Amino acid sequence: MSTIAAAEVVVCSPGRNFVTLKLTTGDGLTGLGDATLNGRELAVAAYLSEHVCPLLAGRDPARIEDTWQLLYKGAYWRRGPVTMAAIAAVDTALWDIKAKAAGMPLYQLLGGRSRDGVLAYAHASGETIDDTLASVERLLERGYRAVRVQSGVPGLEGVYGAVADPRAYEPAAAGELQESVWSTEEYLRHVPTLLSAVRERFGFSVDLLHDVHHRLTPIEAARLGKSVEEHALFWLEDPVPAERQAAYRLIRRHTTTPLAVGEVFNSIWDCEQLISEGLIDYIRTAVTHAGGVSHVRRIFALAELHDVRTGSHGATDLSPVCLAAALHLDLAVPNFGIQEHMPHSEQTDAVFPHDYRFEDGYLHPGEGPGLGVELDEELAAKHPYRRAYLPVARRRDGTVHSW
Ligand code: KDG
Ligand code: MG
Repeated sequence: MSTIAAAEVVVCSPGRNFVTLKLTTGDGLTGLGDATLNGRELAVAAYLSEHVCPLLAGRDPARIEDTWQLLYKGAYWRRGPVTMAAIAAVDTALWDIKAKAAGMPLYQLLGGRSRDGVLAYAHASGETIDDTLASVERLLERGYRAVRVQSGVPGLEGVYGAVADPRAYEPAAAGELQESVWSTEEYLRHVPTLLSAVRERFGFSVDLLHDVHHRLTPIEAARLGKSVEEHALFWLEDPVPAERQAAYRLIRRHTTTPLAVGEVFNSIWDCEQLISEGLIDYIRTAVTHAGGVSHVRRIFALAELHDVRTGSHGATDLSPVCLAAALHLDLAVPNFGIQEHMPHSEQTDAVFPHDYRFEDGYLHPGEGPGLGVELDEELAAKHPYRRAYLPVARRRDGTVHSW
């Protein structure tokens, strides 16, 4: 294989912003990596084009591990979302190239398939409980066997993730920063009612998940976990701010509700304690935000030692390149749990034509060589970047509340 001849950063906004790295070898093989950091996209684009791309030309694309070590250890300034998203994009693009050179789908290079398909969960939501029930029903009709349920909280407007049409929901809005009002007490009163309504209507044959979006203190999270035990959640996600690893000891002491964490983690060091002490049940690190296929594979291997299963983040702010990479890992690792699936818009799918598909509750990465995703650069150029922000929540007295 010849050396890396070009490294280009493509920023586009087909309905939402994406940052994509494209590497091309001297003999014309291309590899893609996703470097999208929702709401902070251009910081990663600059890190890549100013600091990383100049190091790549002339390097051997086959040396994936050595390139990872060079960009991580060699930078001196380690970890952090910007650095790790940039490293992730290079790493993912190199795996794409290696698998294309081998003429195999990436999962074959990761050890081959450990299962027939990748169990996926989708998002049900609504402004009211009834709307959410209707949303669950639509997803079950489309074949999903696992559903994340969120709904508006009476008295609170604009609760994050609780939208009338989950298919049109994007976790960042273009333009000005949006703010909404938050009340932990009202939320804690509401969630058991929501879950009880879902179980009453659909029974226990559907796997149910719920995302707290990092909004609680440890004791509040313990209380919530305990109060929903009878509803047998598949998981309760991100109950407290992500930097609080030791807080999970307290939550664990009080509840047997399974816990999932990790979508904002950037490295194995962010979850080492959570995993090795058995404080969580699912690790949700994403290929894009936790250093690429190489590093996420390492995190998943550590998790396997401690009976922690995988549940990769798959919101729409992770591009189809990231979702494809996650699916190859999902198919291969022994400790796969579930994959989040928030389908991209038609506009996004047109810019990133891909092989993966959803069928009967399961995702499949496809059998083409590499990741199985391409980038239509001409179409991408028609969708220029638009500044966007994730919303902010304030308590009733105006204090900024945690994500
Ligand atoms: O960029 C932030 C979103 O990806 C995130 O808020 C979505 O929590 C999320 C999820 O579980 O998909
Ligand atoms: Mg989440």
